[in-house]
Amino acid sequence: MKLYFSRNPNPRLAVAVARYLPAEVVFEFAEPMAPGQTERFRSLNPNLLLPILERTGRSLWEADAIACYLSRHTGSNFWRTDDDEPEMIRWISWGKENFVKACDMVHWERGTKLRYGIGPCEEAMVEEGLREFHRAAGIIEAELSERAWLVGDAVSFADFRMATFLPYNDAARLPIGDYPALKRWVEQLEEIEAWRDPFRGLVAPELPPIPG
Ligand SMILES: N[C@@H](CCC(=O)N[C@@H](CS)C(=O)NCC(=O)O)C(=O)O
Repeated sequence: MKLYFSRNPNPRLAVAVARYLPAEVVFEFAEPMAPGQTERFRSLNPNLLLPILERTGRSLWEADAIACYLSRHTGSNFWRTDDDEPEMIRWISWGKENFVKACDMVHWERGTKLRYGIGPCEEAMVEEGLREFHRAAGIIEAELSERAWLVGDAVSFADFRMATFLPYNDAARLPIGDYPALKRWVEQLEEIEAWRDPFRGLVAPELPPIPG
């Protein structure tokens, strides 16, 4: 199995899952949108996005689907398959529409757009993202004040997914410190080597720096 990745947030999430489990995959840096690459990658993922998991004759895209597949493949409960599964899916689903989306909005403006020269940071979008961040962070803060992890008493894919953009907070500057339980949870995640340093030993260019 081959996992195509880049150092951006969703591929990072998939690499972290693969290494955490651990799953036996070959990691390959890819640039599906680069000139000369699109033909090859369109058949693997018509969105031309990463991550992509290539298996014999099949390809799977979307980080959540890849995490589900790899977790099943390794017989892990990281993607919960017991009575906690609905709760885990609740956090994945809510997160993508709320907390993760808010982090993404701010990171897009302050990070990705500037890194790739897509356009200037739009302050109105940052403000909106930060408003959503505070609303969603309040909900997570209440949950994490009661327990160590989002689901049960052990880390699950819900934690990794919820935190997708937080390793990029040098660029996004989200006020995580305003939320003590959230901050503690981020620190717990950082104790997991596969999360803290998923690209260790992999050949992949660094992300372009943010100018200024
Ligand atoms: N919903 C998709 C989003 C995938 C996505 O947006 N990938 C971005 C990175 S976060 C991408 O491929 N960007 C081009 C690149 O990294 O080369 C998922 O969860 O996998």
